[in-house]
Amino acid sequence: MALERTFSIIKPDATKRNLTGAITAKFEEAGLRVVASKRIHLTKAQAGVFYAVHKERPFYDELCEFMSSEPIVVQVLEGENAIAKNREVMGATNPAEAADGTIRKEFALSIGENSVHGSDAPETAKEEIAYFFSGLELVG
Ligand code: DAT
Ligand code: MG
Repeated sequence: MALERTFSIIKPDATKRNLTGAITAKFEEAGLRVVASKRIHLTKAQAGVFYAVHKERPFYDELCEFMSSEPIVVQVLEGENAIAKNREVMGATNPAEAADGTIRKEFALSIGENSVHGSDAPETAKEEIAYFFSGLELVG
């Protein structure tokens, strides 16, 4: 299979606890290469656009509040089967259900403050990368 790219966020609960390096190490250990990375602080409106797919869900406001509460680190990860591999390394959305050794099992605080985001499909990966990065910032 050809190299694939996926979009990742190290969320506010993790940047606040200085876990950027530990989480990035998990990606690299899994064979994913960081081809773009930057630390940013979203406005609530920007977080709302990013998570628009969830706007009818009861947790949407809380989610946007949380995602704009502290800086985040946005990254593009590249590797064989990168989308699925990243989801595997992340673990289940709810840390109580996440497998041993996954990022969410080790670091997440709750289902809401769950340390990482990862794209769920090729189309969303493409859209999410384009929301945060220009082509010139992707260095494979
Ligand atoms: P994932 O981040 O695993 O792709 P998702 O796309 O279903 O999960 O939800 C996006 C984020 O919304 C998730 O990482 C945390 C938050 N969230 C999801 N379900 C929630 C719930 N039941 N209560 C609070 N926050 C929730
Ligand atoms: Mg999702």
